Parts: sequence; C-alpha cells; structure tokens
Amino acid sequence: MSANEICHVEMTSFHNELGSEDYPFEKDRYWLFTSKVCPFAHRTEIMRALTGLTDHIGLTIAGAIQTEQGWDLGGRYESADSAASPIADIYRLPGIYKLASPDYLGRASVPVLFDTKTNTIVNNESSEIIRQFDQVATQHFEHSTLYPTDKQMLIGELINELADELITPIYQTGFAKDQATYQLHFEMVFTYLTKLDKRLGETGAYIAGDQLTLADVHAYPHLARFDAAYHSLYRLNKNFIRAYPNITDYMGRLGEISAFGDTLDVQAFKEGYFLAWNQPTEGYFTPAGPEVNPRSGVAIAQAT
Ligand SMILES: N[C@@H](CCC(=O)N[C@@H](CS)C(=O)NCC(=O)O)C(=O)O
Repeated sequence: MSANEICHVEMTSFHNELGSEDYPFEKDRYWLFTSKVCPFAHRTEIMRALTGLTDHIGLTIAGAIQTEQGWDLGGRYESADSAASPIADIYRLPGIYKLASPDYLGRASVPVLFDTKTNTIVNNESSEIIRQFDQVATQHFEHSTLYPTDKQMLIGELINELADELITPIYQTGFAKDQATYQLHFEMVFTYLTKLDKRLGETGAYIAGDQLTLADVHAYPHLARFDAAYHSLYRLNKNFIRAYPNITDYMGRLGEISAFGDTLDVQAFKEGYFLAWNQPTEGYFTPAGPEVNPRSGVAIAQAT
C-alpha cells in the first residue's frame, strides 16, 4: 500500500449507534481512541469534552507519530486527558480492530468508539460519533444540543460543503501527483476560505448562525491545522488564515472554549504530520515556523 492510498478521508466500516438497544449508554462501558494529529479524531475529543462525557467515556490518545504498524497505544501520548487503554495487552490500534472483528481487512483509523463490555467497535466515523455523543448527552444530561431539529437541514448542508470544498481538496492538494491536480484543488481550498470568511461576516459568531453547532466541530480541527501544517506540507501556501479576518476571529472565539482550545496540541500534530511515514514528505524534524496561536492554530504576523 502506498502512502497515497491512505491519509485521505478514510472510508469507515463500523456504523453502530451509541444509545441503541445493542449499545445502550452506560457509564464507563465505552472507550474512545484518538490521536492528536488526526483532525477527524479531534472532532470526537471536542465533542466528548463539550458534552461532559469525559466522566463517562474513557479516552486513550495514541502516540502522535503513526508508523507502518499503525497507531501506537502503548507509547501513548502523555496528557491528563489520556488514560491507558483498557485492553492492556494490545499496544497498537490494528490489534483493537482485530479483537473486535477478526476478519477485518480495512485501515485501522482513529477515531474508534469501543465497547469494553462486548469487545466490539461501536463506530469509527467521526461525524456519526459526534452526533451520537450529542444525542446521548442531550438525553441523559443537561447538554443543550448542537444539532437542533430546526437547523438540521442547514447544518447538514454546511457539513457537506466543508467536506467537499475544503477538507477533501486539502488532501487532494497535498497528495497530488501532477501540477494540474494540485492547482485545481489548491484553488478550491482558497475559494472556499473566501466563501467561509464572507459567510462568517454575515452569520455572526458561528457557521450556522449565532449558535454553536456540529458544523463548527467539523470545521475547527482542519482550520486549526492549516497554518502550521497544510500551508507548507501540502503546499497550500497562497494565504495564511489571517488573510481571512472573520475566520481568524471565529477561530479565536472557538479557541477560547476549553473543549476546543484545550484539545488542540500544535506541537503534537506538527510531529504527526511532518515526521510520519505516510505523508507527502517524510521529514527528520518539524519546521520552526510559523508561530501560531496555541488555541486556534492561526499564525501570528511577525515583525521580524
Ligand atoms: N472518515 C473518517 C476518517 C478518519 C481518518 O482518516 N483517520 C486517519 C487519520 S487522520 C487514520 O487513522 N488513518 C489510518 C491509517 O492511516 O492507517 C472519520 O471521519 O472518522
């Protein structure tokens, strides 16, 4: 398998529902595996924190640098948020997939929501996991939903737009093998940023209006990695985020919310992007610049 076949937006295989009859919500039954590098996994960390599920669903954050053997759970990322995996004798994420599904042949991607009672994977698709966290927390706790019924259509459209016009083109630019492919997706990314900046100028605080929604949980992780990783590694170098004043303000605003700002680790994601084997250029060290705001990832203009 070449590096080009992975690290894009992975197709996922486990689509069960937390809160269903098979996977009823129970304290300390479910476990989340993530990585600080992966923007998709980052969505689930944000949502776990935003909904207060931190006291109910454990978290193991894999080591930042993925190897050919997969995400490393043994040399886990050190932080107060991350606990040792409950499956003590499995040190790599592919082992968790094998335990859950011995015939599984796909990629062992993060995030994974694991059921420690049945040793199965509930779900490994970030967009579904965050919606389920929202639903479960709304039902069981005083969490105010980020997916209100009257805005679900709009939120769905905004999420699809983000995926098609920003997120997928980011990887298509980064892993392009010819000038035309690179150029096409490069333009798409910056066209979308202009559109998002305009939209935020009109909507106010958040993408879908004055209320924080799932669309913001989708948007923040990729935007927060833009300046320090994608700008140079994927040659998305037309502009830094600060060229878009409304996006810059928006990222600053989200970064002030602890579930967003506290779950971002710029140094860890830089190591994961710049030192991993499956990126466009495997490096020996991380770049020194640009200096970014640690809570939003937005590059700070330097006078000298
Ligand atoms: N569609 C998935 C994408 C997850 C994904 O692409 N994860 C990447 C890291 S960013 C991964 O773990 N890939 C496995 C591999 O490269 O082996 C989601 O949204 O959860």
